[in-house]
Amino acid sequence: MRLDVVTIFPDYLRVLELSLIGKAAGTGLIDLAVHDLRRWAHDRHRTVDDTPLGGGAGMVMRPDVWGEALDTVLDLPAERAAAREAATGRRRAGTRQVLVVPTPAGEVFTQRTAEDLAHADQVVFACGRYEGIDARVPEHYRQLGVEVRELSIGDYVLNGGEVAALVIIEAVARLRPGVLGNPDSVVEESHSRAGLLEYPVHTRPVSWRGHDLATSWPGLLSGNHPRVARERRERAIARTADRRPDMVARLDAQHLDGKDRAALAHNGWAVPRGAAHPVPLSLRRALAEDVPGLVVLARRTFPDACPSFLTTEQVTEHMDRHLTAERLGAWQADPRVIVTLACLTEDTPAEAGPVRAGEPVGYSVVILEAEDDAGALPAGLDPRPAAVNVPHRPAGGPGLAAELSKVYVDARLRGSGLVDVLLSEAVRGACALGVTTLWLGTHDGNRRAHKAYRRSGFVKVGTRRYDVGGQSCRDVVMTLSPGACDPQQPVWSGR
Ligand code: J9N
Repeated sequence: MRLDVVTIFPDYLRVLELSLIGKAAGTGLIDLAVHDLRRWAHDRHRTVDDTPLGGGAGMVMRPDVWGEALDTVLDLPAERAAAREAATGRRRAGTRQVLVVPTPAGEVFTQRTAEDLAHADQVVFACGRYEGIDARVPEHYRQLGVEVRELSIGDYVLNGGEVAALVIIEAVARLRPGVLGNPDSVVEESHSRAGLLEYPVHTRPVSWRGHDLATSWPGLLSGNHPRVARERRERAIARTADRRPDMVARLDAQHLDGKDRAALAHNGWAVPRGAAHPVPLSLRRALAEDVPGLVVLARRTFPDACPSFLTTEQVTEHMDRHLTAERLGAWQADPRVIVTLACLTEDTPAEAGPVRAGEPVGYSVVILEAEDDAGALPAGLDPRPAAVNVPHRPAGGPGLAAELSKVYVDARLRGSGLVDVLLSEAVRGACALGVTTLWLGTHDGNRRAHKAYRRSGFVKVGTRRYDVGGQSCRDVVMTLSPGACDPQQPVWSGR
C-alpha cells in the first residue's frame, strides 16, 4: 500500500517513523512518503494561501498550488489524456487511488471507512489548514474520476489536517495484513460488526484497592466459559446503553437473543416483537392522567393470564369488578400502593400493530398491608395467605407485608425482558417503603409467570383459592424477602 501525505508541516508526520506504521514502512508492507506543499509554490515567498473571496476571516489555500502538487503525487497523465480518461470513466486499470481531504465539514470517518480504505492501492492525504482548501480542488479531482473522500474524524476543530491524517493512517494501516502482530485483536474490538462497545477487561490482582472482581464480576473467575461470555456480553450491552445510545438504537433486533433483550430492558431499552431495533423504554410511577390508559392495558392483558377453563363471562365479570377506573384511580392516589408503568418513548412499528409513544405497555401494582388513619386497609388488597410469614425488620421491630398484586406486559412486548424489569422495580419500590415480605398469588397453571417470578427470586410457599367471576381457581403463592436492598440504587437504570 502506498501512502502520500501533502502538507505544509512535513515534520508533523515524523511521529509515523516511531510507530508500528513506521516499522511496516521499514519492511516494505507500507510505502509512505511525506511531501512539502511549498515545493509547488510559484513565488519567492513560497505562498500557498490567499484571502477568501467574498471576505471573511483567515486564509484559503490556493487551488493552483494544490493542483500541481496532487497531479504529481497522484501521477496523473497530462491534461488531455486525463480528460479522455475522465470521459471514458477509466483510470489506470487494476489500481485504486483515493484522495483523502481531512476537513471538519467531511463525512464522518468510522471503522467502516477504515476497512474500505484498507483495500486501496494508494491513498493521498491533502492536509489543509482549518479555513480550508479552495473547494474546486476536490471537485476537480472527482471530475477526473479520482475517488475523493472529504473526511472528518469527529465533531471538533483542529488547526490543520495533519493530525486527522495521522489518525486515519493508523486506523487503516493496522488493518493491512502483517502490520499488526496479532490479527485476532483486529477482530475482537470495539466498533467491530457486533455493534456494541467492547466489554470491560481485567487482569490480576483479583482484588485491588478494595475493588474485588470476585464480588463485582462473579462469573469471571468461575472457569465456566459460556458464563464468562454471557457476563461479558451483558456488560458490553450495559456499557453501550450508558455511553452510546446511538449504537443501541442501530442494533439489529434479529441478532438479539432473550438474554440480550433482558439486559437491554434493564438498561432502558425494549425490543417489541417484530421491531427492527431496540427503542427507549421509560419506567415511572403512574400519574392520575395515566389511569385511563392503564385500565385499557389491564383489561387487555388480564384475559391472557387466565386459565382456559374460565368462560369469557367469568373473566369479564371479574374485570368489571376489579379492573375499573375507580380501582386503578384509587391505587394511583394511595401512597400505600405503588403503581409503576412502562411505556416506549417513540412510536414503534411491531408485529401486532404499532406501539404508540407514551402508551402503557406494562404495569405493576404493589399494595402495602398498612392501615390508614381510619384503620382501613387499601382497596383490593387480598387476604394474606397463611403460608406467608412476615419477618421482622433487620434492625428489629415489626415487619411489613405487601402483595405484588399485578405484573402485566402487553403481548407485543413479550420476550423483551420487560417483566423482569417491572419485577425488579416492584421489589426495589417495596424495599424502599420498608417491606420485609412481598407475596403474590398466581394461577397454578401459568408456567411462564412462575418462571419469571423464580428468576426474580420468588419462591413457592403454598397455595390459595382465588375467585374469578364466581369460579374458584387454585393459585400458587410465592414470596420474596427484599432483604438487604439499597433503596438509593435503582435496579432499573432507564431514562
Ligand atoms: N474532524 C476534523 C478535521 C479537522 C481539520 S482542520 C483542517 C483540516 C481538517 N478538524 N476537525
